[in-house]
Amino acid sequence: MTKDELKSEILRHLAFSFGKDAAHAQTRDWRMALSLAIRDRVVTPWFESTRKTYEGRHKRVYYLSMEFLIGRLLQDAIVNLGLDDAAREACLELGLSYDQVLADEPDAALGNGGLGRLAACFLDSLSTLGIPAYGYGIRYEHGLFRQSFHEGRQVEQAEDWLSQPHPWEFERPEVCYGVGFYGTVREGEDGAHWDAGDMVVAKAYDTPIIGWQGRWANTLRLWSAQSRTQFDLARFNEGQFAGAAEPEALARTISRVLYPNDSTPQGKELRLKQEYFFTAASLADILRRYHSEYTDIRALPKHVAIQLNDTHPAIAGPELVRILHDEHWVELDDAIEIARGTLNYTNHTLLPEALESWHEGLMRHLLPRHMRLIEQIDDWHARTSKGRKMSTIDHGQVKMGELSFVLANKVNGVSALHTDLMKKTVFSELHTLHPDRILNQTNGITPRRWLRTCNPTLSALITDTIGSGWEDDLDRLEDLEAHVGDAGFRAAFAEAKHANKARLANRIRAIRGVSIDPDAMFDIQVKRIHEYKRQLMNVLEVIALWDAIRRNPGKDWTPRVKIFGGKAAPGYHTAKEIVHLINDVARVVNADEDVAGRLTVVFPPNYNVTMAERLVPAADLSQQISTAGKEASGTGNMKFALNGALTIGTLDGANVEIRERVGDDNFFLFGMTADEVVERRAVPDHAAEAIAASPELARAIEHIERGSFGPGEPDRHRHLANLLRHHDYFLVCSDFASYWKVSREVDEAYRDRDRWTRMAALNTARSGWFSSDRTIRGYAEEIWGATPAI
Ligand code: OAK
Repeated sequence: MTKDELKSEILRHLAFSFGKDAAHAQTRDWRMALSLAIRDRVVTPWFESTRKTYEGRHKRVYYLSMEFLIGRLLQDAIVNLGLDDAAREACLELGLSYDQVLADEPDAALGNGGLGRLAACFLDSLSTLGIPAYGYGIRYEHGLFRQSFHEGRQVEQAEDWLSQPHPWEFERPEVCYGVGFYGTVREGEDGAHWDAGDMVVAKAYDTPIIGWQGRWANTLRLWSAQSRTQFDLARFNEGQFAGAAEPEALARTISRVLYPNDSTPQGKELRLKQEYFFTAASLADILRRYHSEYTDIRALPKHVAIQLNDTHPAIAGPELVRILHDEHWVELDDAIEIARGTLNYTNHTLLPEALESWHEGLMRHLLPRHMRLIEQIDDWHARTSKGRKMSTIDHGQVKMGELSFVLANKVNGVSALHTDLMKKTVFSELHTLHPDRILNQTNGITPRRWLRTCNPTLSALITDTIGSGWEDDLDRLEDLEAHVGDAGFRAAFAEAKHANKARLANRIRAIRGVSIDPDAMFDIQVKRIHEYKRQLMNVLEVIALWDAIRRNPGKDWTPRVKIFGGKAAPGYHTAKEIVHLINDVARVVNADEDVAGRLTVVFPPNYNVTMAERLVPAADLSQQISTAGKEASGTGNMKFALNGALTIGTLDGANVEIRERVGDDNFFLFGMTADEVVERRAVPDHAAEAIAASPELARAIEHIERGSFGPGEPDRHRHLANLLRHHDYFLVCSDFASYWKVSREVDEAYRDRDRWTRMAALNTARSGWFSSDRTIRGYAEEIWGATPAI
């Protein structure tokens, strides 16, 4: 498509799809018109992919996930179709700022963090590789809340991306399924019958997901909840105006809002309803498609692979057994085996408080038939695997991890360390019973969004240096290594980074009113706020550094800009206190003339995918400092390394594999190992001992206690200080001295700018393995038995 063709398509849509004249069109209208012009180009490959899948009778992959953290879609589609130059020029000729048009799109924030963003990267790779696949999830009316700060405290506002038309989805009113809840089960001669007490309708909305160079497109199908009875006219006529709309409103509640908890389930009935709602609708849809192609239901595992993204869709196991046994008359044991042959489960966290379990009573009330089947599945497992009974039902709780494991063909972890810990801890008993079931698939990120699109400057240098084609063959970045010795290449690499930093500095000045120097080290920690991720340790370093600079103002300090970003779950009190502390510290540090130009702290609110796309290319230093054993993988760590940031990190999650690949010399390692963490926790007074041994840490905590960051309110942050001294479960104090020391080595290393650039370029050259294309190939070969259709 040429620029002129695109231009006339934009004008055509402006007039005929939106009824706007170019003379009166606003940015929103132009963005909508451009989106439809681009979307038109997606539809043909999308249809073609569907046709090829049916014709080739390819095995289909279904990815069930409560979350898809997609972000914006327009630029992604443009880049994948190779239309970036045409789109930019077309906009220019229409008198528009291309960047402004792109910036008008709201983020589709249908996820909390890592798990949801991984699902979005996987969709991109599935399409790029041409694997016939569907993503299934919920079309939340309100995605993850918007974060702002009021006097340094986090304030949440409802997100409402659907308050404007969403040009990327196709509503499918004809694709809808009834989903039942509550009711009773009758056990008769002819089997069990579940008479649901309530029923809602799941309606499909499809978004095409176009792969690299438009070779293939899959579908993301999201379900919206509707009432079976639209509106009760009789009640309305009786004068009950609100009551008449009640059934509709109640049903819609199910897809109203994304639960904002990152890895801490709340155990609320509505959440279980959401889980069953989207899982049941997806399975009904999967089986409808299956029956249109095949007759023998027993061959399901041969033609279908279903991946459960953590335990949120774990009810898929009992639901599939229910359909096979109650509706297709398959013997129970066979039904269980068929379900197990079809389903696979990915675990994304070992944090005990994050493992989902449901009160047996609630499960029985909401899903009586499923609860009965869970008991039978438990019996079956005990019978067939020498397993103890009650592995899935424990003290009146249904444990969803165990249930998912028992009903899975394969169970995987998301980094080598995490998979190893899965075998040794949470699933040790089940692993002994089924030693071939657990395997590892280290996470990855899509290089289309996380290098090519977000970092055009570096991408151009890469293409100039090693030629094109690395976007879907990221191992080719290895070819850069031969150029790292070339001073000209290094200068160009450093220049690309500097340009990205300057762009970010301009933006931060415009939005936050804070000036930052692009020559300073940009040190970034962006992720959900959680105690185990240890933003608190990072801000302690800020305090200690501020204190050290004030004590020795004459020293030639390496200038640093500390950038934080991330949301705290609204009910997570300590995380919110950490947010407050960072903002208070930022205010004090940034106002201090003595440290000006050496240390600046920035915490832009509302970190999301779009903000990540701006921060990642501009980072010098990536903070990956979780307590070892706690971060299942991390994926931000990969984005930063790929874009030429050096990591300061612990031996946790995928950091271990990043360090192995980029080399020990190009990674700043500190802290205890996962084994040492367990030992250290057993030491009485470990925090007190660590504080006594580190004057920097002691002074930093004293500053908090003295109220240095709570003007007029000295106790404002005392709770955090108490946590550190007396309940330091995540071992911030015990790792601090090592962190501080290595961070000073980072300062030193940054002073030799050419050496730094060498290390940064090696990070890029050696990060190709972290492409999600590699991850998806692993799933396809080792879990799904699926092959590309192109
Ligand atoms: C969210 C809710 C429940 C359980 C896990 C999560 C989650 O987001 N886990 C994260 O998954 C990412 C993708 O695998 C990992 O990179 C993160 O380490 C992990 O915390």
